[in-house]
Amino acid sequence: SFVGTYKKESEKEYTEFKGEQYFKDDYTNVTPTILGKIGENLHNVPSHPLCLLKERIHACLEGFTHYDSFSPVVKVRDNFDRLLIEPDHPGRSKSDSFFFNRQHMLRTHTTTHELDVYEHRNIDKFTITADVYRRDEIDSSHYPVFHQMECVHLLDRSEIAKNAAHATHHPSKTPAGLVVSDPTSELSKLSESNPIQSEHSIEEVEIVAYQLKATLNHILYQLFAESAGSGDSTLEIRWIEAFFPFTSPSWEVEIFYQGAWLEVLGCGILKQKILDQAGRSNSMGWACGLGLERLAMVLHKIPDIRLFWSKDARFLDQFQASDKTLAIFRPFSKFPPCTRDIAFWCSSLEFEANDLFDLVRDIAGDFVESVSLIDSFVHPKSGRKSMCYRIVYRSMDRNVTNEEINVLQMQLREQVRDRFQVELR
Ligand code: FA5
Ligand code: MG
Repeated sequence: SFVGTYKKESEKEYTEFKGEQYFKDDYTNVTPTILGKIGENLHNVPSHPLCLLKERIHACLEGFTHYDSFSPVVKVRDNFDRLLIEPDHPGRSKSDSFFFNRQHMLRTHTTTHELDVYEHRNIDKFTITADVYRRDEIDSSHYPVFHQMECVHLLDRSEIAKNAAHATHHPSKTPAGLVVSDPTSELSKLSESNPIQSEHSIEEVEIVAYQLKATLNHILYQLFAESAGSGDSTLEIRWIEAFFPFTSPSWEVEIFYQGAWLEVLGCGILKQKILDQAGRSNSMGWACGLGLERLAMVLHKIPDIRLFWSKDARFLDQFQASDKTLAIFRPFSKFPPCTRDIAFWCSSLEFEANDLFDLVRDIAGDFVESVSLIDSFVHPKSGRKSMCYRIVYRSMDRNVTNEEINVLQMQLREQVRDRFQVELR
């Protein structure tokens, strides 16, 4: 069904990536749109806002080694199992992640590659920047490919214990011109819901967690001080408890932006079991995963996540490596949207919204701005479910005509009917 991207060899279909063949099975769900994004590596394109952000964060981190070229195709085992992600975790399902087959997938987070570094390189402080892939909804802050930066700092356990008694807690310095409001300025209490690991002492955790918070606050303060330029600026951030299978305790950092709290990173104290299994039992450490698009959108006031994929000079030329302060995005156009609804009856309960979202992306590419369920009900007699989705089409760089959208919508209707076995209304 993936016309053009799959080849047949003695009745077995496979797809090829970097000279490797991945044979199709019942898990295969990578789409042509997604295959087309692999290799763009926006985080390595000079003067691209994601690349500039990567470099700005690197500049805040002393003594770290930076990796940004790991292959996006990883073993399912490395993305999930070896990070202690439970067998029933939703991310493992076909509806949430992109699989080549049951063994190989597109990474869903940069945490996967911590294992590569632990095992193959004798490095204690490093970052990993990469494109990551998730099946998700369609709107201005969600795109099936986005970028993360992992930061990891391992400490020698004997050193931590030795220094515990003399640990001095200097709060991270707030740069001039930046007013920081942090309603949770103490790390959330180490509570039952966010426990330390049995392998660790409370003193060790306090020291490592303190370093974690100091480092991440330092990065955020530096970035937002730059965005403030010379004027006064405020940064409202908060640290909240979180849960990840590979860290404990764990936290997330949120920034108050456009009237709501926006999550920009997840972090925590690495599970000792993972370090032990990777041959690093003498170390203890912290890790975080930063969402680069989210941070770049806040810093540059970029309103739509699709813009990062734009080839339009009116977007790209706004960002230069030589910029002294962070550029504030100047909208070059807002073209009118074109809205179409699609409604259908489905008799099976197997319809997955993410399948529809991927299909819309395949047909309409970046013309699709959002897809939302506007109505659904169950017919009292037949028991069939009716659903109506609203699709907003809009180009970031030109006017779209009703005629061309009609063509796309017609293709969408036909394929929805044929693939999902639904009855169009
Ligand atoms: C993770 O991916 C963890 N691997 C992070 C981590 C690393 C925790 C190391 C502990 C130790 P999460 O799914 O929350 O966590 O994603 C991390 C960040 O990526 C989010 O805070 C957010 O900023 C960004 N992000 C997540 N989903 C999306 C999305 N669909 N679009 C844009 N950014 C996203
Ligand atoms: Mg999260």
